[in-house]
This record gives sequence, C-alpha cells and structure tokens, in this order.
Amino acid sequence: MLSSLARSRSLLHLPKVICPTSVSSKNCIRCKWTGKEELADQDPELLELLKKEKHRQIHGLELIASENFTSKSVMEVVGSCLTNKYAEGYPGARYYGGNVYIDQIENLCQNRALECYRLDPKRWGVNVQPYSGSPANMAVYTAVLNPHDRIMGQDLPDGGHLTHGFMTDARRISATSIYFESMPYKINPETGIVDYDKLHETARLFRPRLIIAGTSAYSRLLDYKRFREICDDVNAYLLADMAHISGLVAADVIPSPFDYADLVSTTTHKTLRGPRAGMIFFRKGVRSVNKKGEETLYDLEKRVNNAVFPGLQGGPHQHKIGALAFALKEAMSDEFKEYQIQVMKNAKVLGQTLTDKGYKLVSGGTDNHLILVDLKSKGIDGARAERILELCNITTNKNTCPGDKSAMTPGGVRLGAPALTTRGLVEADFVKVAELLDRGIQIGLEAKAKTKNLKTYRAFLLENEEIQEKIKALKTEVMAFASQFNMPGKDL
Ligand code: DSN
Repeated sequence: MLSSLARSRSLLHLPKVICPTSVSSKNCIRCKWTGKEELADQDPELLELLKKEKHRQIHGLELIASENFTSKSVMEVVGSCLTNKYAEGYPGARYYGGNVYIDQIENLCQNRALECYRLDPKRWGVNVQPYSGSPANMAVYTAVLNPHDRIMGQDLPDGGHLTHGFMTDARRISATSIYFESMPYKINPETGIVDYDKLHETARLFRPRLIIAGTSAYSRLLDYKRFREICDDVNAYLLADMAHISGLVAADVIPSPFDYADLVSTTTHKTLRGPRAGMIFFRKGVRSVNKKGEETLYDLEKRVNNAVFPGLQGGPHQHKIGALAFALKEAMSDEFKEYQIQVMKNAKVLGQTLTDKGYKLVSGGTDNHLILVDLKSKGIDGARAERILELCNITTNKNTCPGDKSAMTPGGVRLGAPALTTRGLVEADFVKVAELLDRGIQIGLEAKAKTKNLKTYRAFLLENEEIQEKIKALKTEVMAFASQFNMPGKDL
C-alpha cells in the first residue's frame, strides 16, 4: 500500500524513496513512518490529558501571580523545528554545525532584549540562554562569586525567592545557600516594606559580595537607589532579579532596575508573557573611577557567558530563544504597555475589593501586579484556602506572610492579575473575581469548622454532600464566567 509520503512524492514528481527491504513494506521503517503522524493517533492518552489541561485553563480563573497566557505565536515557535537543534556555544562560535539561522535568531533575540529595556549595547549585554530563572541566578553567582562567598537576599517568608540563598534553622534548602554563605534581609512586619536600614546595618557586618534586589511575593516597588548605595558602601555587586516584574519594566510603567544594578536576571514567562525561559543582563564598560582618575572596567560579559555555557548548561533551548525573540517584539508594542497598565489597575481593584470585604493585605495594598492576602485574621490558612478555591476552579497559591513558619500551611495566598488581564478582564471583572473568591473562602471556613486538621478538611471537601453541592454551584458559576473571555492559542 502506498504511504501518504510516497503519494505526495509521486504527485510532486520527486524520485521515489526506494524501500530498503525486499521482505514486506510493513516491516520497513521508510514505508511505515511518514513524519506526518498525529498525536491523536499515536498517543490518545497524552492528548486527552492535554485537552483536559486546556479545558481547565479556559474554564478557570488563573490568579497565580507568576503565571500568564502566552500568545499563540510564542506557542507556535516553541513547538517549531527550532527544538531539534543543538547549538552549544554562542552566535558565531558554536560547537555544532548547521547553526546559520539559529545564530541569526539568537542575535535577533539579544538585540530585541536590549532594545526592549532601552539599553545601550555599549553599556549592557545580555545572555538569552538560561533555561529559566533559577538557572539564571545560579549562573550569575557562578560568574561573580567564589564558592562560599557571601550573598544577601530577601528572605523567602518575607517575599524573596528560594534562589536568593534560602535556608532554615534546620536545613540549607536552596543550593544557593549550600554553595554560598547567605544572610537574609527582612521586611518590617508592621509595614510589610523592606527594612532598608536593617539591611544596611547587616550588610556592614556581613560584608556580602553580592546583594540581590528581587522578590517573588512582594506587592511594593523596590528602592533600587537605596540598594545601590548599600552595595557601594560594602563594595558588593547589585543583582536585580526582576523575574516577576519584567513585563512592567519592559512597558516602562514602574521604575527600572537597570538604572542601578550591575546585573539583572529574569524569567520570561511571568508579566513578560513569553516562553518559559530566562535572561541575564550584565553591565559593560567602566565600573568605577578612583581618586587618581584610574578606571576599573566591568568584566561581566565573559564571566556570565562562561558561567551559563559551559559552566552550568549544555545546549541552549533554541525553540524558547526564538519564541522569546517574538515575545520581546510584542513587549515593545503599544498594546503591551496598555496591557501592563491594566494589570496594575486590576491588581489594585482586586486588593481593594478584598480589603472592603475584610481581608488583610500584607503592606496594605499593591504597586505592581500582585497582592499578598494574609488570611489569618479570617480564620483560615493558605493551604486550606488554596484547596477549596482549586475545587471551585479558582487557581491561587498558598504563600507565607510575615511571621509565618510553615511553607506547607502558611498564613496567606498570593494573587496576581497578569493571566486574567491577558484574557481581557478589566476592573469590573476583577470585582466579580474577588466576590467569587470570597465565596470560595466562606465554603472553606465552613469545612474548617467541621474538621480537625488539614487532612480531614481535604477529605471532607470531597466527601460531604452539602459542601459538595456548594462547591459544585460555585464552580459552575466560575466556569461560566471564565469561559466568556478569550484564551490565546485556544485553537492550537
Ligand atoms: N515559582 C516562581 C513564582 O511563583 O514566583 C518563582 O520562581
């Protein structure tokens, strides 16, 4: 039987591929495989799960602050032939042949990254190969630190990130606290704002070689100027990890860390709305001038590039670099700026509506894309809230609030506006989102009152008929509300 590849070859008058077996075409790899096989035929089990995940995304309210819905074009490039290519090395200096177009794509991505953040290529360079944010941070540390050098980052329970040196009394959790000596700085528990005076005082004692200005669950703007002054005082590098806010910075709707930092790391899939990847920006040119007028130059370009490859990574994920090139183009558009302005308006409305309903926000509000809701005064914790909301198709993540000890049952939930704003929700819709969320929490409180611990609470939510009815009713309403809005790449 003629395969479809053979049929198309004969139509195009191409020479026939000769079957190398004379036994039977059923056993011949050339006859059997056309390269056009569909996932639906080959792996219906996996396809079914993909469909379910897509259904979940379309019919739910996505409030995880670090998530977003990337564009159809980004998804097309991620699923393109670029995934097939090995390109260890950098444009023009690869360890593999066949990289003529890959080089052009990576150069395009680098150029757009600098343009997107309004950077002069004489003063800044960028590496677009980090697989994501955590590898990007590890690469920065590898570039500028020796093992056991000292770092200071915002403590995880205070809104920092694991890779900023997180450890507990019992254990060095992040590799960044195993290979480097880390000292956290904290937020003021009363105000919810970084305690810069204390950070300065500690930095003078600890003498870190690197200070990280970056957050994962912090709803206020960082004072990069103050960070710079502290770094200059103790002779430390300043790394700004702008992973959460990189879309807001690209759109120029909040102050830029590039004015003060030596290095800037980021993921590319949060507010920036690109593929899942990372970037590291590094300064070039003069670092300092001494009293005699002698200049010290930055040597970060070579250090960062060597740290990423061959230091920590192998072949770059060129499909993500291609997709990032497109996302950066999108990020320079007027629509993207409007989108980021809307993200911030929506986050404010979400925070205000919840505050009006008696919820407490850490720091009292937001200046960016997220809010951190401290649920303790409501009588529920983040783990219980996350679970009941998930059952109602509202996706959030439990999060520590100032003073919390446990990351498994922390006191709050973190909520962000980027994903739903991409779907076209505006302020009035976020009022509705807050109402739906509050109704979910009320069901959670009812279940909590009737159960002893988290385990029995979780079981109760699935087994108690009365609660099940309430969950079902809210979930149906959430699904109807959510599915009215657009979803990029819905038809893919
Ligand atoms: N996991 C990301 C976040 O949710 O903030 C950070 O890596």
